[in-house]
Amino acid sequence: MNQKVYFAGSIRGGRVDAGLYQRMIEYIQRTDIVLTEHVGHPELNLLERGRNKDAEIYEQDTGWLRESDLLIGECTCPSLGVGYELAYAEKIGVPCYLFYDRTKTQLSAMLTGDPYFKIYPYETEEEIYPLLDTILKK
Ligand code: 6K6
Repeated sequence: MNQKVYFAGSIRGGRVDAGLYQRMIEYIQRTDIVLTEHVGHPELNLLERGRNKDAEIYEQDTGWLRESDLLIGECTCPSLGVGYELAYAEKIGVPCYLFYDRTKTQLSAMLTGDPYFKIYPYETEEEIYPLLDTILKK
């Protein structure tokens, strides 16, 4: 209840799963606080807007990571930014719970090979929500 959750999902890596991110975020928000709600927004400006603007994004997101109680990542769509966030979260000790659709992708060995990450392969979206209940201790 009221844990601060950093939800990580692809933005410039591709928005094919944006709807799923939004549904997962809305589910988490029934009981907890999602700091990165924008990751699920259907209309995002994906364009690079210069290093200064991106530096603001970086500072804001790393600040949110530092104040998070846990990170939940949907990793089916590969994203350099999500990979960076996962390494950052591990370095500062934020617990990380990662989901991916195993019928669509294989996760990087740099994630599956790292015992720090709790990894949840799934085949249908319906499997995700009871797992979220367990992670969030509902
Ligand atoms: C404005 C409104 C919504 O998005 C923006 C601008 N872009 C970003 N804003 C906030 N966080 C971002 C933005 N772009 C990437 N991120 C972070 O990196 C998110 O927390 C995602 O988990 C991750 C996605 O990285 P890429 O490499 O797929 O973009």
